[in-house]
Amino acid sequence: MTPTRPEPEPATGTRESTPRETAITPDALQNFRQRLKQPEETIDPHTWAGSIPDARGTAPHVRVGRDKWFNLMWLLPLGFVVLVAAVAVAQGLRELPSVQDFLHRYPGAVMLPDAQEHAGFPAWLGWQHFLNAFLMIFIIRSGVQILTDHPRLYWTRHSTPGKEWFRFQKPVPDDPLWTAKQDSVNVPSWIGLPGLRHSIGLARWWHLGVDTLWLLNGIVFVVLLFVSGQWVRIVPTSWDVIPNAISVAIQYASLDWPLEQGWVVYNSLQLIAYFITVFIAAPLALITGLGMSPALSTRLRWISSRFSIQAARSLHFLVLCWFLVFIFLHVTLVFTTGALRNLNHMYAGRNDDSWVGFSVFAASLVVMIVAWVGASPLTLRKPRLIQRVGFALIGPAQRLFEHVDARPGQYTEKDISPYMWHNGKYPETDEYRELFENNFRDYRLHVGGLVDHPVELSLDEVRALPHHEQITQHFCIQGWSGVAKWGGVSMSTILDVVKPRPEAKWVVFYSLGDGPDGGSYYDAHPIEQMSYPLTMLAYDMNDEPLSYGHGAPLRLRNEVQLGFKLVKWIRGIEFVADFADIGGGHGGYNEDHEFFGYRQSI
Ligand SMILES: Nc1nc2c(c(=O)[nH]1)N[C@H]1C(S)=C(S)[C@@H](COP(=O)(O)O)O[C@H]1N2
Ligand SMILES: [Mo]
Repeated sequence: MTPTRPEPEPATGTRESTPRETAITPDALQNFRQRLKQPEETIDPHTWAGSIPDARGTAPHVRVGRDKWFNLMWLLPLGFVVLVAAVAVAQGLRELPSVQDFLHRYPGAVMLPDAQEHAGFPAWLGWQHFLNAFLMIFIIRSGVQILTDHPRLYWTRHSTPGKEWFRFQKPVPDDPLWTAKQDSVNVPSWIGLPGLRHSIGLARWWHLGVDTLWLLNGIVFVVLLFVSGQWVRIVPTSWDVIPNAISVAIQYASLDWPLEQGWVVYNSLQLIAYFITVFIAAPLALITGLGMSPALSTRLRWISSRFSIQAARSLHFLVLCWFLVFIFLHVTLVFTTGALRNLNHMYAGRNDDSWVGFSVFAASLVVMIVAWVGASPLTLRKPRLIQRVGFALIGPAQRLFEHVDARPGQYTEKDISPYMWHNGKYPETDEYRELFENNFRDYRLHVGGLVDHPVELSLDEVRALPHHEQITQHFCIQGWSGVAKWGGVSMSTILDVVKPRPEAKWVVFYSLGDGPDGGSYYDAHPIEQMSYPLTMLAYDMNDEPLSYGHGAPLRLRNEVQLGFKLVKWIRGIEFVADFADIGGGHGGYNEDHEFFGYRQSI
C-alpha cells in the first residue's frame, strides 16, 4: 500500500511579499466541514481503524550486542533447569552443619516485640486487596494492548529501528514510508483490552481511567496502613530481614518450607517482596507513566533530558514484569502454603482452616472473571461510553499538565534523531498529487472562521512571514518518539495576521489527506495553546523542505500534545467557538473514529 512518493524539490521562498487579504466566504469553510465523515458509535472489528487486518507479533526478543536477538521463550526451559539445580543445591546446603546453624539462628521471620498487637487482618485490608487485584486486571490488559501498538522498546528517545533493546515484531522493513501503524500488532483479545489491533485510544481510557482508581485505592491503603500501625508487617525495620530472607529462600528451594505464621508476621522474603511492590514498584509505575507525557516531559526538561520518554516506557514495562512475577509467585505460594488458612486471613479475617475465606474468595473470583470476560465486548459495543468515563477520570489531570510553559522543551542540533518514524494515512488524491507535482504553486492555506481578517496564503506568502525554528521532541500516542528541527511560522504570527475574535476558543486544522475511515483528517486545539512559543506551522524539517511523508507543504507542531493532534498536509485553519458541530463533534479525526481524547497531554 506504499503510496507513490513525488520527489520533493526545494520550494523557492521569496520573503519580501506580504500576505494578501481575501475574505474567506463561509462556503470555503463549509466545504472543509463537508469533507469530514460522521463516525460510527459501535465497533465492527472488520472495518475497525480503516479495516486494518489483524497482525500477530513474534515471540519477545531481547537484543544482545549489536544485532543478535535472544528469544525470551528460552527462559522457560532455562528457568526450569535453574529451578531444578537450585533445589539440588539448597538440599545439599541443608546437609551442612554451618547452614543448619544459620537456619536455626535466622528461622525466616523477624518477630518484633509488639508483633502480637498487629496480628490479624482488618476488614479494610480485605477490601483493599480485592479492589487492587480487580483494578490490576484492567490495568495490565490495557497496558499490554498499548504496548502492542508499538511493539519495540528503546533506551534513547530516538526510536531508531534496530536500536531497540526489546521487541516482539520483525525488523523494520526497508520501505521508507513504513508507518508506526503498519508496525503495530495485536495479542489475543482475552489478554489485550479491547483486543483489536490499533485500539490504543480505548486501551488508554481503560489504562489511565482505572489507574486513577487504583491510585486512589493505593493512597487509602497506605494511609490506613500507617494509621493502623499495620505498616510494620511489610516495611523492614531491622537488617535481620536480609539473613532471614536468605534463610527462607534456602528453605523454599530445598522444598522443606518454613513454618508459616502470616497471621502474626510475614516471613522476611515475603516482607521484602511486599515492600518492593507497595513502596517501590507502585510509585515507579506512576512516575514512569507520567514520564511518557509530552506536556510534563516538555516542561521538566532537566529530568527528561536524562530520563527520556523511552527510558520511562522501558522502565514502565519492567515494572509490569515485576508485577507479573510477583502475582505469579504470590498466588502460587498462597495456594501451596496452607490455602484455606491463607484465604481465611485475607478474605475472612480469621485464623483457622474453615471454608469461610475460600467462599468469599470464590465469590470475588466470579466477579473478576465476569468483568474479565465482559470488558472487551462492552468496549466494542459502547466505545463512546468508555471514552467519556475515561476522560472524566483522567481528564482533569491531563488538563492540569497542559498549562505549562513549553519553552524548556527545546533540544540542540546534536539531539536530532537519525530516524523519524512516519505515521498516519498518506494523502492519495489527485488534488494532492497535482499540488505536489507543481511544487505547491497552486496551494493556498485558508485561515478563517471567527477572525477579523481571514486570509488565503500561498506557500510563498507563508514563507515570507517571520521565520521561526525549534528543535523539539515528537511523542506519538503509540509510544515512539523522535527529535527534529522544525522551520516555519509561529502560530502566534498567524494569530497576529488573522486577529481571532474573543468568541474563538478552538482552532481546527483541516488536512488535504483523508483519515483511514474516509473523510478529511482534522483536529481541534485550544486557542490558548496557539500562542505558546513552541506552537507553529512547519514547512521545513531538519533544514529541508517538509517531505511528502512528514506533511508537505505544511504541518502543525504543538509540543504539549501527542503526535496525532499535529495535523499534516494542512489545507486550512478555522477558528471556532466550539467543535461540537464539526465532524463527529469529538474534536478531531481520531477522537471521532478511534475514540481518542481531544486533550491528550499524557
Ligand atoms: N493529516 C494527517 N495528519 C496526521 C496523521 C494522519 O494520519 N493524517 N497522523 C498523525 C500521527 S498519529 C502522528 S504520530 C504524526 C506523525 O508525524 P510524522 O509522520 O511526520 O512523524 O502525524 C499526525 N498527523
Ligand atoms: Mo501518532
